[in-house]
Amino acid sequence: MDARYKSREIERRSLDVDGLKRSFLEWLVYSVGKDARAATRRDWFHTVALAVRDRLVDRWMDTTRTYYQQDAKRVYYLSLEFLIGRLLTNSLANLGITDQCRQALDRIGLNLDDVVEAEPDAALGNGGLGRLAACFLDSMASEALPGYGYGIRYEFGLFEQRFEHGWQVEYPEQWLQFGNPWEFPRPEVLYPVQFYGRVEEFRDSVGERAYRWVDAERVLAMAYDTPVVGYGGDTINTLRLWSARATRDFNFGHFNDGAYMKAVEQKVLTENLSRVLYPNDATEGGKELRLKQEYFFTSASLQDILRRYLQHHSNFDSLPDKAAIQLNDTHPAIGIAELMRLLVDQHGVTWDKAWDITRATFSYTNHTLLPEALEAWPVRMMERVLPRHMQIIYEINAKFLNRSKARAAGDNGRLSRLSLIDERGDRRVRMGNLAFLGSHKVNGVSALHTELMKQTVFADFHAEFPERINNKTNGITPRRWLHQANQPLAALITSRIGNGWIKDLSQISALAEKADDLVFREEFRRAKRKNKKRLAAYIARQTGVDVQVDSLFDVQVKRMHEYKRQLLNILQAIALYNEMRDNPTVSWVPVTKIFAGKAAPSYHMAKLIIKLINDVAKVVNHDPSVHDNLKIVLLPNYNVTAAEIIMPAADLSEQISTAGMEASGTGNMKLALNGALTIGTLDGANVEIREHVGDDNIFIFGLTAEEVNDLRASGGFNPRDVIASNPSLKRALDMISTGVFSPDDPHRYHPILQALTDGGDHFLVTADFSDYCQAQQAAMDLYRDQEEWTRKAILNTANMGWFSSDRTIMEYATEIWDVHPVKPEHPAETET
Ligand code: CRA
Repeated sequence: MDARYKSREIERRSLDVDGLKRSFLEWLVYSVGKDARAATRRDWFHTVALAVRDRLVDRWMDTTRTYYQQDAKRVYYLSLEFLIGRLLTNSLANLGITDQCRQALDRIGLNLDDVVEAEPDAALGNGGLGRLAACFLDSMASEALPGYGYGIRYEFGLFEQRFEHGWQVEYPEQWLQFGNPWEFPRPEVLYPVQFYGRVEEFRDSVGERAYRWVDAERVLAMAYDTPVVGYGGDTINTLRLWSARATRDFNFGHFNDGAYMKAVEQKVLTENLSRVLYPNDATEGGKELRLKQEYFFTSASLQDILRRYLQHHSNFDSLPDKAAIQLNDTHPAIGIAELMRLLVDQHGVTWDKAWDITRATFSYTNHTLLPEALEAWPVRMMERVLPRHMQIIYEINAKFLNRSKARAAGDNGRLSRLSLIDERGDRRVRMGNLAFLGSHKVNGVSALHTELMKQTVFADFHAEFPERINNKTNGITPRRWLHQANQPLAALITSRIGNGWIKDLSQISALAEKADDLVFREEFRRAKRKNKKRLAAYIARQTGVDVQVDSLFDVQVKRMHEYKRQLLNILQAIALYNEMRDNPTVSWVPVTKIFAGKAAPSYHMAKLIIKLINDVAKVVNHDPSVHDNLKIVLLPNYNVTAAEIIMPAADLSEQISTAGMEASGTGNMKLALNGALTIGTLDGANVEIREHVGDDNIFIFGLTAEEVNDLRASGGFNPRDVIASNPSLKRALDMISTGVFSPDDPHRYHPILQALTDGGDHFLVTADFSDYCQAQQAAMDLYRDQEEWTRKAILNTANMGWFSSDRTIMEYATEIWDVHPVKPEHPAETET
């Protein structure tokens, strides 16, 4: 072998400073094609990412080979969203080479923190559901579980949010514009996916009735693989994302007719399939392109899963022993009909056997009870787009309803509620019912949410299949959300209890005894202050507002949604503003209210709330009479990268949804782990956070889910009475309605005021207002006592170990998937 080539081979694996430095210089020239003098920050990012990627590849292949050789049972996580964020810091930290990389760059005269900033934020998701999928990938790899992620390689991620005159404006998020160094295109991994056409009946070789899907349009799904590095770098799993490609034969037909431009146009249209992520969080648009996206990635993934299975097996009997497929919400639920189609139509498996295999293979996670988010596709659309699947769904339904008839005797509504088809109005396929029926396990994402699932959306199914629903409370990865994002605190923790917590977050409970240690408290505060300074600088850069580092950082970061009640928060801010103006001699606890979050582009009310926050901020921030004791900022373009700066810097975590409406929340966990105290309702995982951190270390207020339910059901709730009896609420609303915050357009907020009054205040903002203000007051009072506040903050961090996504993922692995850790064999490293 050419000596130079050989030395490069070794270099590619070297993890020391010299080896890294040499590879950086080599990569910059030979792969990025730049001279060091001309290289931009982005060039260096690509250089470093490619060099780091080199260090993953051997272990990645070892991992895949080990799974293959052992014919290990794999879990496939099917998700329309993966909110990954940046990968460089994550890869370095999980490989354990952050310091070496920093030094190697130093020697070239570069700063790692600057290089990191050139990486775009991969925003292939909307919010909690997509970020959960990304945390799960990290946990599967860190727990050595043979886990694959499957999704769509959107060309445009979640839109970029800017504010223009205080209004949200959306811009395309072109994260792939300069190339993506982490992905490996696999042009040879290509599967056909069909749409439209019709179903033909025929007799098979033994004279049985059979069906084939003909005259369909064909799209190809091409794979792009991204390595997923587990902590320690031992296991490196795969995230496989599909991109739409037009078929070649399809185009050539048109070429022969001479219709060249038409052919190219068709190609572009076909490839639009994977162009853009739908920007709705927990709502469903009912658009045909969305249905096609769902089927596109699900079908390609299933074909890939079956191909892998067939490398070791000649029939499908043991598919459930070798593959567990998790449906992340109903977005991939069409997979149930698709696996039936593949087994029955393409592989000649009998219906009953195929159904047993399907149900034993799939499991489904429900992420919301909001009726507007429960997918229900019009039967007419399904018949047109996926005619064979519609038939299969009818067949599944007929067999199921037939079986249930006996049990449903005497209850007419019951069968129609169990049906996969909603017969009211235009007929629709209920994807939740299909997912439930086609899965052996169905889970909710917090204890409360799972109970409510049993009582509401799936009450009839729960009665029919009492063993099927189970709870898997969400979690977050401590690697990204503490070890990487909060280096000051991570270093402090490690200095006291060692670094075992990074891999096993339950060890963090050892900090609890340090809560009474004055020196530790002081250091804990110092770490928080450092993070607050960083956030203050970020706020100044992004919004031009100067905030006091020692003020109480009160943080609400999440999608803009009425049920999340950013409105409640801003109303309390107005009330506080009034109090401060009324009592200028009181020594107020300075407060900085920090908001961030995107609204779905078509969600007018949420966008109006954004405008309101910006309008209120403008008035408050410029009013000298509050002496800088209150600042309000709404940070633009909230994403994973922004969250990594915000979470470590928060003092107070706002988790104030109307009880019963937030399935779990995961931002609540990130904030508490980073030492913020929660102010929240008994909703979603807040309930379990309270159990873990203790009632004394959290501010709980407001109606419970049961009380919300009763109040709404009674029909007796009158927000006008509540407003009339609460002067500070009334005053805040009057200010909004008289244009104090919108002198240019005094009626701007009429829709909000309308919703809170004549609209009946569905989200019970007025009902919880007074209790919320009291909880806020308690938080401010406590903040005066920095020692006591810090003690509680430490106890929050110490008691959040259970909320690691490692815990969650191991529960899925043992209780749903029956998948076990597999240690990769690394022959290249044991040879020498
Ligand atoms: N919007 C829930 O609303 C939950 C996440 C992840 C959500 C959150 O409370 O933490 O899922 N639901 O489980 C959802 O997307 C389709 O439903 C969310 O992110």
